[in-house]
Amino acid sequence: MKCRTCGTKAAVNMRQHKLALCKQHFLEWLPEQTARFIKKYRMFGQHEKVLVAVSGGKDSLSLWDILHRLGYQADGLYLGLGIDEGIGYSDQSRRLTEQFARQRGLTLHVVDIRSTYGYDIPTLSALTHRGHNRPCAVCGVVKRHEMNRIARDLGYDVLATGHNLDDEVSVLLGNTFSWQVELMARQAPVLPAHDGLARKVKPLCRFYEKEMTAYALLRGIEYIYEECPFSAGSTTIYYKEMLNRLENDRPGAKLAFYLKFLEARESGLFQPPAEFAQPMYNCPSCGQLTQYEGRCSFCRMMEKAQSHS
Ligand code: Q46
Ligand code: ZN
Ligand code: ZN
Repeated sequence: MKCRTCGTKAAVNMRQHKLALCKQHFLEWLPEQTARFIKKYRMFGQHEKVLVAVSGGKDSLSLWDILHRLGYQADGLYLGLGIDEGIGYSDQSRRLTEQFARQRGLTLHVVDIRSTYGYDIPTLSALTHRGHNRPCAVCGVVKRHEMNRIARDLGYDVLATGHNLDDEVSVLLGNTFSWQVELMARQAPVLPAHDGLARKVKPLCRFYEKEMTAYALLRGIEYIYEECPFSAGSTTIYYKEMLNRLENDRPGAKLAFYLKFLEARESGLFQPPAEFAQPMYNCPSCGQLTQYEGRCSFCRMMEKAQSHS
């Protein structure tokens, strides 16, 4: 297999795009495509301040690397979740993220949930979901709240996450199986800014997971290989495996599913009729937007944890 650009031996063969490239041309192609998607979906401009949510994994570190190479003003945000299970997941991921930022002279904000609020994710989960421990549900609420808070308090225009195509398609499949139309209406490469919430963007949403792995490895980015220990057995992983089998038989199937969804979404297929549009409220404790009148789920969860500890 030869590189389409220079004819030397290819390092990456992307059957889904009928495209093979050598190391050098692959490492140029991926940021060029990212820049194209940033413009196509109007994610952000050169003068906007971008906050990249970094976990120490290949996708978020690669995203930060790419934005830096493209000349964007991109700082990092690392949330210390206090997950000591497995190989000491949080400590390892923090160490690799800090090393990445230091080596490139990039600005990294670190928020440790345990020292900020008094509880790590496993403890919060045990205190608030006693009997049926659900760390991921708790973790999702905390991450969303903290990313919004830091972006707002530090004056960032945009919050960027490293979701890749495999992540997006597995969420989409889950939402489709249960016809979660409201969630489908909110699944997009860009969510506009809204009443104090920064714009949210996913610049890697059209790249396959294996393309991102190849990018991180070929760029020599040191990232955490292990998944969070709480992800084992999740439906997301199950859907990803199913989709990989489909992709294997029909290269390009994942991308086609996602792009056709975006087209359908653009045409208004998932917009709820105006009479069902939900009003939004501001949480009286933290000020963030919430679907319910009264305190947001984060503030309610913290109060519940305090009353049980
Ligand atoms: S970090 Fe948090 Fe994930 Fe770990 S506890 Fe679950 S949600 S699996 S992306
Ligand atoms: Zn080449
Ligand atoms: Zn709140």
